[in-house]
Amino acid sequence: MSPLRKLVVSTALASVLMAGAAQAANVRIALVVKSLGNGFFDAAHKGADEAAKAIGGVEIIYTGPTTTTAEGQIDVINALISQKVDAIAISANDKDAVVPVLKKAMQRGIKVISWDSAVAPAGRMLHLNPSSNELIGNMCLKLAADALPGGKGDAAILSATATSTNQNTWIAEMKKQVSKYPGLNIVTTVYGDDLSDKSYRETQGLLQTHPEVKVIIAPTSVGIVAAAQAVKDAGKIGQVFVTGLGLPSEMAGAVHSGATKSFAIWNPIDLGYSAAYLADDLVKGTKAEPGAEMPIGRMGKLKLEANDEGAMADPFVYDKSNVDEFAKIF
Ligand code: RAM
Repeated sequence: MSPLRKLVVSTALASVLMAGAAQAANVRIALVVKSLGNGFFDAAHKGADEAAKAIGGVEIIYTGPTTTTAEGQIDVINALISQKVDAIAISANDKDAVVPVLKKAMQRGIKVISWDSAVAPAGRMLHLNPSSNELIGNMCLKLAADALPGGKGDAAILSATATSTNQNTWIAEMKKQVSKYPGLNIVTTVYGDDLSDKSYRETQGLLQTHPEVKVIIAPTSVGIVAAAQAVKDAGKIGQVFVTGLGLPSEMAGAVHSGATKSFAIWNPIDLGYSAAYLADDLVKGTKAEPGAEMPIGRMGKLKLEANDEGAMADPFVYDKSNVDEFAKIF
């Protein structure tokens, strides 16, 4: 064989071997979401895949039920236990209902974390909050007050499911802090279950039964889009405002129509990235305990507080001035 040909062959062989090594994932992390088809979780999936690539030898199994139920998640988790995944990182539809099956997973050596929407401490090793709950609650109130002339008016909350840990925590924070906004009055809470059509119908119902409501706070990326659409379709732009938590890519239309003046969210890509990193930390032997500083790659470190919970960055506000720019990212 000529020296040149020999070089070509051995280079080809080396690249085959390298590709094989890159593909052979020895850590499998399941990212279990509240439901499939939600843009927020799709963005988190992107981040988790990015983390897997950065760490190397990690595969992300992106999964979840088709609707936002605990039963659906329990089925998914049982299947993951049979597949013997190394870790489960879940955003829970119900903090308690998934505990027994997650305990079973942990007994079999699977590392379990929750992120976004928490599992009760007995069913997971750590929980990753996107931001401080207190801050998110206050942010929603501030955005609602900012939307109202003089900061005065009645507000209604359009939530996800009635058992969602994250939304319930943020709603409790809103109720706790609403006295800081004397013009704001929360009159009712309805649930759209993170389904577009149900959220739309619930908003229509709200507009009819509570004509005094001037601002709808939807702390869910699915609900906020549906609520803005319902307000627009009812011809109520300028009379009723919609705010809360949403994705710039899904909310740009609502901002331009005037149904929404501003809304907030943290970076869902970074959240999914960090969740995958934390799950891998546990697989590699880092111990989750209060005070621990868990490495999360390009995001730095996550400090665990009481109950093995940690929080990431502050939410960011979007309006006419920046929504189109961020719509390209998530
Ligand atoms: C929905 C989900 C998710 C929440 C976001 C803001 O996508 O309910 O859990 O964090 O909204």
